[in-house]
Amino acid sequence: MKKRLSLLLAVILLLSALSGCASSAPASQPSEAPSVETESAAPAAEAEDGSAEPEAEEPPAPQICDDGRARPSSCGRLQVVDGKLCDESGESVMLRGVSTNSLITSEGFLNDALFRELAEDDGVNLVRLAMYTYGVGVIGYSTGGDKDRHKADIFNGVELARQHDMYVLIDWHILSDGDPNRYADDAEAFFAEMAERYCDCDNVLYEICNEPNGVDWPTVRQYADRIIPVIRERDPDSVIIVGDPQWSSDLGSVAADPLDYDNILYTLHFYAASHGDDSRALVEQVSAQGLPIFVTEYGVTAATGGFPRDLESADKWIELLERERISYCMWAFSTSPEPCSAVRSSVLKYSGFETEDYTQTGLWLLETLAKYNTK
Ligand code: IDC
Repeated sequence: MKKRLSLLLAVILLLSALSGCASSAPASQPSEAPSVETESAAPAAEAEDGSAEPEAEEPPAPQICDDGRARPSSCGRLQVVDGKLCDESGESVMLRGVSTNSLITSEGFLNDALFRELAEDDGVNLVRLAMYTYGVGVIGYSTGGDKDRHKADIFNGVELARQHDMYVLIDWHILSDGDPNRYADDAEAFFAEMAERYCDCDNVLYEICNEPNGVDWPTVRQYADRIIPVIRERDPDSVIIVGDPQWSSDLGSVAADPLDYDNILYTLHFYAASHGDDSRALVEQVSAQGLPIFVTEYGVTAATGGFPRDLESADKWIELLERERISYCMWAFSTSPEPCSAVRSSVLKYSGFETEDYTQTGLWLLETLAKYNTK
């Protein structure tokens, strides 16, 4: 009975915490079966991968009470305190997440059953919605794509994350477009709309430019100085994550000339087989200087998303991020036929994944989450 009462209380608390959120998109879309893709070089190796059972290890005792379990219902609106991501009361939190691949080609993954599994079974507390700005046809928001459809996907993803008590990252995924200023008019209108819609939602974080490249920090800064005020005017206490030059690896330039706003973190992206000791040393150095860092995307593969995987380097990275209390999000929870994907390309469903459905990347992800999370 006591148990039931506390459950009821928890539900009431959850509902009241969430009631301020903007009502969002209609219920999740029915999952369509993905088209059967031609298998890349990956699948042959994947066939062996799938037979490996993930190790059933006991998770280690948490060092901090909310380790891995930072949820909007208990941690509320996040903030940056002394260079670290913290909960509403100023305690350090860790977000351990997964990113979609291109959101518009990943719509099948925006479903209730998957978000429940990620949150409840896998211990994921952050989902990143990678909305491509650049791409052919419908894929690129700013290159002739269907803007309403892109936004509907964001609304759907945010609502599913809210329902399953996870934080969510709205990612303005620039890549081949290099300079974030290129589509800054679109970005301004987009983030104004998002911030207006989600100003009362504790679970929403904004990532304003995935990976600037071919430009220097002053150029990215100019963009950030344009977009951040647009968000803050509507959603004053929001957490905003800013990308940096060289595909979000140039934290040195940022540390020398950081932005002048509160609640900002800077993006670091790494791919374990391409970025090793030197990159880790840079993170340690700028983190010691107090620079707030968020790994909104990392892969266990090479930076191409392809082979090789380097799980040893990936483990070293995660140990470092855990030690420095830097949140991280993996690329990608996807069936796209490439080694960076967590799910095999031959899998024709969007939820209910079994051990054999995961690639070696996916199995490593589950093991890593289990190792650092407490249920
Ligand atoms: C790759 C994807 C692939 C996608 C392509 C877009 O894995 O499916 O079609 O890019 O051109 C990044 C980017 C991310 C990349 C990823 C792997 O943020 O979009 O995705 N990567 O190459 N930065 C470093 C690596």
